[in-house]
Amino acid sequence: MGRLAAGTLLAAALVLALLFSSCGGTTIVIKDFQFEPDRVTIKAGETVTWKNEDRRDHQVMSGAPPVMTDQFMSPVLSKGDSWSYTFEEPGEYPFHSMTGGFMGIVYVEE
Ligand SMILES: [Cu+2]
Repeated sequence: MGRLAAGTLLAAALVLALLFSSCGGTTIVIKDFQFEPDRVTIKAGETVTWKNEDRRDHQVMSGAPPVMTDQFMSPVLSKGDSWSYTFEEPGEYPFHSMTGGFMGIVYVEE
């Protein structure tokens, strides 16, 4: 492969990487019994992904104690698992870990 072709491929790969990172949505990592970050702001129609990097299993559920809601509930997430939810309506959406008792909130703007 010539140097020019290699350079073109590299440029194409960089453009693709930028595209994917800008439309990849928001990720919240679960680690050490915390959500990181524990508050995020998105636009209506965007997706939040929770990724468990804790050694313990966790399950993400909408609402925050003492007010639970049944809007969403992830399956049990083991280490390395992730789960996504798309927020269609503007508002404030607290959530918590069923298994850890820690909380976070998603702010959804118009
Ligand atoms: Cu719960």
